[in-house]
Amino acid sequence: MVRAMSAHPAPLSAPLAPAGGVRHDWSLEEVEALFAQPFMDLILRAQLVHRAHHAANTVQMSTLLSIKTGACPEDCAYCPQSVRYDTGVGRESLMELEAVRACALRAKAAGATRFCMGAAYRAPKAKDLEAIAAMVRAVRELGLESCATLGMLTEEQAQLLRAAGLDYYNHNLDTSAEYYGEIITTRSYQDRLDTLAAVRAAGLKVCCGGILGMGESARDRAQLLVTLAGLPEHPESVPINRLVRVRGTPLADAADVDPFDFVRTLAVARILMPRAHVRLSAGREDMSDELQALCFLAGANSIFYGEKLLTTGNPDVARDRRLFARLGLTAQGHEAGSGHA
Ligand code: SAM
Ligand code: DTB
Ligand code: SF4
Repeated sequence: MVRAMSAHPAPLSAPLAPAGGVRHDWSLEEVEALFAQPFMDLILRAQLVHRAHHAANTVQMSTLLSIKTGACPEDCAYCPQSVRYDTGVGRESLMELEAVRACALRAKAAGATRFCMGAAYRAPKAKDLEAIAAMVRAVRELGLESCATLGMLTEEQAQLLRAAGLDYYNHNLDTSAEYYGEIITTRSYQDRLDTLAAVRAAGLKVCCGGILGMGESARDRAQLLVTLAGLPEHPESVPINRLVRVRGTPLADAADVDPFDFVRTLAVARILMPRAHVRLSAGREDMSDELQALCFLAGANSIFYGEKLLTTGNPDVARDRRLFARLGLTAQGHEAGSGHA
């Protein structure tokens, strides 16, 4: 007989959720206990949850475009686009519709199924929103899913975007409520929650996640996931970013995130929000293929695809294609028989 090597009880016997359903009442203690499991147990459990709710080996691909870059009045300590930090990112005005359409067309041709437009705003102005609504319509005309991230929104603004055909709104909580004030002072956590509620009330799908590597504690990471999973509806997409350290920002010299802790966070996100697309987001450029494979094993099933995020780099298309081929992964929407090229 093989002797048990671990002092831990068999965690796989713990109930995942009532009748395989979705819970909104995870406690911090429960989530910290998930993080504390032996790595292999946690990853196995996350992969089992993943396979109960999603097609295996299939990854959703979103391409980002910064439609309005730089000079943002907010002070997010991680962000190269804040006007307060000298990062070398210039101030650009809102892109023209035809240029955005051309970028969306290229993203589609490369294999993306969602196009996400980001703007360095605290909140959009009415005239900008009209122009962005036209961009949303153009993206939808190409048969792509549309996503936007424009800062704070009122419900009326969210409705205007919904009417233009917007599918998703990205608005990250970034970290725990407790740590938030260390990272951003120009808005509150409650402002973020209010926008998320407005976006939901307008019938948009929600993309909401966070960033690891900003000096937060393990407890802050667990609390972020408790908050996300405690929302009245789970976000449909949960981007987990690893901080891209940008010279000139207050977090330029932040300590490395332990790669296993990063993978654990994806795994716990997968277990807590089983139906969500959990996105392995910023920070992939300097991750090895092996680390990315662990992220997918932990239940990540979405990436940002294309050589640029908003202002910083991302693996190029050729590298991602090689990675997918090596791992036997398929882009969502491009599975055999899906009708896509
Ligand atoms: N201004 C809008 C806002 O803050 O909601 C939308 C654009 S903002 C750049 C979108 C998200 O990008 C932020 O919430 C943050 O999570 C992420 N982000 C920004 N800079 C980052 C960095 N250096 N590393 C990782 N994620 C970053
Ligand atoms: C998200 O969670 N990450 C993306 C997207 N949503 C908007 C942005 C990452 C930005 C990384 C820094 C940059 O390229 O400027
Ligand atoms: Fe502005 Fe968004 Fe960057 Fe914060 S994260 S400085 S709100 S662009």
